[in-house]
Amino acid sequence: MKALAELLDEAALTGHAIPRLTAVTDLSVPAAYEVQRALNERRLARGERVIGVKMGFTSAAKMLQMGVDDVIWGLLTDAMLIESRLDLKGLIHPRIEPEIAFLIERPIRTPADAVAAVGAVAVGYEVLDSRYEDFNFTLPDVVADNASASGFGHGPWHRLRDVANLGLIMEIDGRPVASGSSAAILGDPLRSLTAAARLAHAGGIELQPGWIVLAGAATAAVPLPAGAHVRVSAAGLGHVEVTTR
Ligand code: OOG
Ligand code: MG
Repeated sequence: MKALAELLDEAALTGHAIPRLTAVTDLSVPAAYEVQRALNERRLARGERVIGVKMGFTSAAKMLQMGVDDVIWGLLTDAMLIESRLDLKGLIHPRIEPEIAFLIERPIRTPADAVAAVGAVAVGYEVLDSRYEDFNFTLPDVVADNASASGFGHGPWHRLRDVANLGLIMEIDGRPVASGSSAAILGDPLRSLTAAARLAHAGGIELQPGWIVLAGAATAAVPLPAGAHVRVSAAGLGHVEVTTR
């Protein structure tokens, strides 16, 4: 597990893609989560701090785009939080996608408490950067790779409200590149939050007050070029922007 985690970590640190792990070794999904854990331990050993979790493949659009058929999760660290500018140098083949973000405010004792523990919601975006050649992977590969996590940002927090059917739009340089409804996320992004609490709990992690949960993209991700201005908005939640170079 440690050797596979090191391969993935080196790929991320040097910006060089590697072949899929499943092309060279048998890797089950549970074993892949062990690799993910070892990979994230390397980040923590470098001084990064966990600030949340991300859900993946919670919409049909994403499952279809990437050819996988199950919900996954990964960890978010403080080093991944993007303010308003992102230098793409060192990334392999970044993509961006719209997200709904939840802010946990109260402790979660059981996964069933997850919704009651949320204090706020925001529109967000996620920058993905698969460490695999051609952004090509199977489910265990992407689990091991911390669900392609690279960076994320969010707009202003709003008190939690009904977010089951919000229109989402992502524009690059003023041109719409993706649009959809938050309903595409398991019918209601709050279901993704409950799933996050369940998966984290099963993995021995408890979602903490102050942590952010990304519910997963409602649309396919799009390539993120340098020199771009990206704006993601959600009806009632305002917008968030990022400029790349
Ligand atoms: C994996 C990450 C999926 C989402 O929102 O569905 C994800 C990938 O597509 O590379 O973050
Ligand atoms: Mg995502």
